Amino acid sequence: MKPGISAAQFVKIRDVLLFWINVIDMKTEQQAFQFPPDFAWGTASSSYQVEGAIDAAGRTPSVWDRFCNQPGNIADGSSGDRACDHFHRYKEDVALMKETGLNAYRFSISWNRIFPELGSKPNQAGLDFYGRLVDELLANDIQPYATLFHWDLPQWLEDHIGGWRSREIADYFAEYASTIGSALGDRVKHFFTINEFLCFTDLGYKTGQFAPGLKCDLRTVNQVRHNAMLAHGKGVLALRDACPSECKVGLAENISTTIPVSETNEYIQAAKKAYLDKYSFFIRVILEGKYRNKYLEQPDAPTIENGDMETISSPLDFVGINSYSPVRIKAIGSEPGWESISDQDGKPAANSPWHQMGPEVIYWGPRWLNEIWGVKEIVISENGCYDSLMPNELGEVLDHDRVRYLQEHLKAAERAIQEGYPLKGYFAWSLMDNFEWTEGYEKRFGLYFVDFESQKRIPKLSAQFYKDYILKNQVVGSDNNLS
Ligand code: PNW
Repeated sequence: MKPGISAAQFVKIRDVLLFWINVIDMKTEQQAFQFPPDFAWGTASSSYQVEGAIDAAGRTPSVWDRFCNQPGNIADGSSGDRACDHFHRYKEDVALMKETGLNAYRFSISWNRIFPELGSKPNQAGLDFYGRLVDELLANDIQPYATLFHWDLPQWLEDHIGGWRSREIADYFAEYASTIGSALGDRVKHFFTINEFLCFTDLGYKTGQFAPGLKCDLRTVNQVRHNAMLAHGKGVLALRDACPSECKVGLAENISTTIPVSETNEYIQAAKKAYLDKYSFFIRVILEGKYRNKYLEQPDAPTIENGDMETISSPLDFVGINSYSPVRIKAIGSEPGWESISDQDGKPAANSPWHQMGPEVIYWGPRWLNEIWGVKEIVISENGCYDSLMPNELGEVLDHDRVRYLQEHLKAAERAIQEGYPLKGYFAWSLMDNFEWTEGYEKRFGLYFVDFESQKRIPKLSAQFYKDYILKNQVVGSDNNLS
């Protein structure tokens, strides 16, 4: 007998194959959520949470170094002393980003590496580190998105002027912003001034849960908030001035996004009103350039100087939303027309006490910003969930909860884009497990598992899925899309 197959057999096999390819295609089509070709696929991190190397290259402590060293502040008694040792391992970490297919990476710069002492000139060794990181990213076709302040205030600023309690902080911040703009603005095209106002203003100076751990009176807290927004505004202007070529300036704010429990017109209006009434303080003041009269009339109102509100509301190129828990809203017949529903009965993400699952935030967040204030460029600057999973006996970390989390949140992102809201990028928090502030190292947010002893990074299942989404520029609704 002759080897091979006859022409008729060939046609039959080909037709069967084509049939199945069509079936698979149709299925994929039904379930695929396509992203635009220029979509920024990234991960986010912050300096103190990943860098370690606290004494390297002239660095002095930030308020977080001091705070971690006070017993009882951090759940496992740890600190960012070593963290992911990213300062020394940044090349390896950029290689992981490349391997994952990222085209964007959000990181923050440690102010205390750049200005280690009162009255000091910018520390060249500190600037050089970020220069090397940026060059490494660009060499791998990954766009750097730099945050100037992600909570690690130089300790000397806290000691010398009272940190954010003093309005002088705004000028120090502007000087720092200008230094960074001149040093990196030729290569970094996206800057975030400040990350999450509430976490260093209220948590730092009101409840004392975060560094510097103070419990100030309300008048001081209001001043801290005002000074922080003023610093942001001055930072925007300083960056625009200093960047040698065009760069985009924005901020990253953890807005508590309200979502209607049900998408009836009545509930949607209620959710929008709730957002404006209660859940968008910092971003509203910054985008509108004014406080509400009620806020200003209180005895504890901050001192505002001429021109402050104009500076605070300096135009932005984009807004980043750090998006975690939803606030679910239902409409009610009486004032104020809305009520928030406790999410405790919902489905908590990874058993977190504060973070409930509500992927719709990724849709409603961009929609509110665009619909209310006409924001024209939005990125999800953070979104993610934690677990405490350790590698199994085969060395794998099978974080299927996070896979589902990513999938559902990205589907909501695609919905926002489909409906015309200007969502330009998504940054998963975080590339790798890192120092989770007061929670220490037990809460793991990474797509890569980090063994903090050996500093080995292991891709979790979610890293493979994220890579697959990025490769196809598409999120598939079913779980069987690992090719
Ligand atoms: C963000 N909360 O912080 C930060 O920007 C990151 O540095 C952090 O690691 C990440 O989210 C995960 O927590 C938040 O208690 C920390 O509501 C706490 C809260 C919200 C955001």
